[in-house]
Amino acid sequence: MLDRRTFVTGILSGYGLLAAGSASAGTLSGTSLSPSSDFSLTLAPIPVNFTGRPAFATAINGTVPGPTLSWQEGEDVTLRVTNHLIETSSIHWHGIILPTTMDGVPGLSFPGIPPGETFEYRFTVNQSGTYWYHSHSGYQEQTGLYGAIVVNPREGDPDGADRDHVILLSDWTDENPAAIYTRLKKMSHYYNFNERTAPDLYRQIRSEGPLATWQDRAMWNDMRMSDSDLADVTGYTYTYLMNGVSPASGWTGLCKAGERVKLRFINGSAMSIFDVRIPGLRMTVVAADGQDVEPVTVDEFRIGTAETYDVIVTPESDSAYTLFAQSLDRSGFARGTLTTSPELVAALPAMDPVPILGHEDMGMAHSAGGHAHEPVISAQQRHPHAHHHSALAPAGTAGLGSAAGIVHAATEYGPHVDMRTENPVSGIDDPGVGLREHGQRLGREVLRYSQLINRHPTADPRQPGREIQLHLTGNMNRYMWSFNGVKFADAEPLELQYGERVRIHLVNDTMMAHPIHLHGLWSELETGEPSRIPRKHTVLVQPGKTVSYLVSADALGRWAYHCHLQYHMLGMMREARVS
Ligand SMILES: [Cu+2]
Repeated sequence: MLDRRTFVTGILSGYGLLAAGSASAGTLSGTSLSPSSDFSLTLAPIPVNFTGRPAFATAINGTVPGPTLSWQEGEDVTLRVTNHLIETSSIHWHGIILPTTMDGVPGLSFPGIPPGETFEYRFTVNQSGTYWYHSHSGYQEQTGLYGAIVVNPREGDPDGADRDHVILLSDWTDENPAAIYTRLKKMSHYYNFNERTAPDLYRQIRSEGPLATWQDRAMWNDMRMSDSDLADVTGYTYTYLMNGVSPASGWTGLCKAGERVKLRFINGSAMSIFDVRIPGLRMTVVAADGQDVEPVTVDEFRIGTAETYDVIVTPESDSAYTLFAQSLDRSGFARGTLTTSPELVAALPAMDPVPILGHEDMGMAHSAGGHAHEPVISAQQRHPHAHHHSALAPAGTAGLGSAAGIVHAATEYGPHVDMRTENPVSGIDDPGVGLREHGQRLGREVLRYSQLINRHPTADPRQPGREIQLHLTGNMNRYMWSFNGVKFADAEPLELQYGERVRIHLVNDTMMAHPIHLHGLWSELETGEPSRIPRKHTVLVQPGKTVSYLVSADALGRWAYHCHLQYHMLGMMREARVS
């Protein structure tokens, strides 16, 4: 059970919550509830100090993050969640396939857990791997209600790891999340200090010439957008945490030279996308979103909010390595140390330059690979009474991705949508803005979605019966987010027929990356290998790009389907209803 000393440390400082003495050989890092099938989780406020200033967090069993839950594949688990907060709460088991009434989404699965009450979750765990859990109420995830889940496979670790560490990334702010949201509504650039400066302008004129520079700047000004709109909420307010430890102190995990160490990276942040690397160690990715993939060795990967990646590293000699997770907009980083001895220190790398969004990130690529699309026709022109969710005949073989043309729904036209992609290409083979040059320039191989191949055969080999094209839309300046221009409050549910196989084709009509999470059903990402389609629960859709996945609607009920960025999900959300 919970270590009393860790509990007290957490209350006093918030620093070193998980660092204290918990990284012993062969165990999971962090505060961990021992393998069991019966858990009691208490949600309550605690005083913390992540930044040098005292603040209050919402904690699970007295810690931020909450304890790592260790489950066994095939067992029935019971989780009694008691709410000692002053508002309704909930816990969602992210990526776990379970009955809809156990999914923990207030308004869809259940009414939520009122203050002072206990809700008992009970379900069978039919999968293994790395997952996480978090509140699905208000801004409670931002204030600390999240933790890791590790489900041990029935047949033992398939990757032959000698040691195992959870690496849970998150973003902490001393500000009230409701105040952050209000600021974003008033001024969407409030937290963005990456706007380009006069010296940048001269540099651009020198390299591209005055005319090209003027045209480029005019384009951005016309759109009232910025080419540095990489993150809404940044290191200006955020302190990025690794296992609940700020960069100032840094989390430490132990290993021995020659060991195969499994690092279970979880992006449990509210609003942050991280680029992760470990200078001096190559990482072999063995699982994505808890699901085994064919091992692929890289130097760096981008992890969207709510995604998880398991990697294997093998430190060859007695040494210390920095686990470095810089935020996409380079406004800060989370860091930790993997070391053979607590006395060794590892150098801290510099952050990479701030990425600059270009035409490609606006869906204006000329021929950057991917699928050839038909010219864009608005749904207004094509079907004057187009439904919100245009259902089309499937185009393209299962596993290879959608080949359908881009159709902007009639509902996408209006002041609530400030951009529509003209010629978006598939983002499946693109490492993403800021990472594209790393291979050539820095010799760092960066993970691409196209490298994710399921280690097991595609469970449902059917072709999709139909295809749903869903556009990620918004108006950055007004800070309004939606699917197909329709926000959640005004939207009809996305109707899926029980048992059907359907393709969802996401088109990102914004300048930001959105991590899209479908509850209850796998998102089978079409990465190019029909017989081995990888399963994900959260798919990062890059700016101005498309991505498609297959869904077998094999679980009845009402499921949440939304962008996992905390301040986007109010608008960019649908109920997916399987009936
Ligand atoms: Cu979003």
